[in-house]
Amino acid sequence: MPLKFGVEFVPTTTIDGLVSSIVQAENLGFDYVWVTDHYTNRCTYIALTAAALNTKSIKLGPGVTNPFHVHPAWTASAIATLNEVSNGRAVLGLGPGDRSTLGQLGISLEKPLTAVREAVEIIRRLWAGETVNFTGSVFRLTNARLSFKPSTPIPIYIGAQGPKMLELAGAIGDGVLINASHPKDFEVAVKFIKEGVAKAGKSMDKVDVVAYAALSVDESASKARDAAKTVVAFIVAGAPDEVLERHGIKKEEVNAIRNALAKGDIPGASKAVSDASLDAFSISGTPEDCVTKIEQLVKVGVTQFVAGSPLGPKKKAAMEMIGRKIITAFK
Ligand code: F42
Repeated sequence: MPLKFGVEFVPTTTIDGLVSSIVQAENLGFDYVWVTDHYTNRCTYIALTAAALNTKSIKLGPGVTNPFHVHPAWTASAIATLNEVSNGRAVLGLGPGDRSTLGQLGISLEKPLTAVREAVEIIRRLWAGETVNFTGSVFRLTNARLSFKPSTPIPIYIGAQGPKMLELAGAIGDGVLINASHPKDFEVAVKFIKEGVAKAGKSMDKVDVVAYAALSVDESASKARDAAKTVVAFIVAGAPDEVLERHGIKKEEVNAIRNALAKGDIPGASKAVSDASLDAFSISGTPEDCVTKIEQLVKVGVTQFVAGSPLGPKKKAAMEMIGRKIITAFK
């Protein structure tokens, strides 16, 4: 099975601009588009609907929504509607949610693992046409039912980084979206996914292992790597110690980046990013460099590669390069 390709879009531009990027992605041979979900940006579902109406073959879905700001029954209805509008192309990406943006709304991520597990069960039962009575630790539904049913099965992908969430994703997900770029991180993630798969009595070929990676591509390797520094600075600042140690990132660098970001000094934080951090937390370089690094991910079990921000110093040109020089290398 050839590697599948997806692209992540953050809806910070107008819906028109976003749709034209998604149409470009479809024309370039991407298989999936994942639209991120944070209340701060344009509404994911309006973006996805507009994209569905303007495309024919690309699969599309939120990457990822969460059960804390959107009730699972509402998500079930929204994604089933997207599936109808797109003639069976909807996919659902669901994760526990981003602690900082949810925190701004007074929502704390209580029992994130349980919330995701219960949400997936509720959504699948509603899609199956059941009248759902459910008493969980997070959700409670009484005689809940959709008035329509998806006409094709909709895969559920779980956004996961932590060991338990990865294991849960292996057990109950059709796929798992992992925010990482380096083979070492996928080796660790795949181990947990396999534990979940084994406990559920499934086989690994039933789970799409997705690298949701920070990609930056340009004909000039140095321009590509420079363009990745800001994204990498934020990743380093938020990375757990265990992950930083796994990649040998020095404490001084981490402190310099965190101090600069705390002062709002993004150029200062980017300047502090080392080559080691760029290699650990992004795939950045010429198209050929990127192909080599993506091949290493395939070797450790990745089955879909999602090109995530920043894509490159020039986004449109970077998309062309991914389509014509990277995707083609794997087909
Ligand atoms: N978040 C968003 O809000 N919007 C996005 O668009 C988005 C995109 C995205 C794409 C890919 C991806 O991998 C993640 C993405 N995220 C996005 C982030 C995502 O929502 C999560 O914040 C992120 O994946 C981190 O989740 P995590 O897998 O590390 O899970 C956290 C919550 C965690 O703590 N996990 C623990 C673990 O080991 O996996 C489990 C904790 C646990 O066991 N909790 C118990 C329970 O029941 O939930 C309760 C424990 C207790 O004592 O309370």
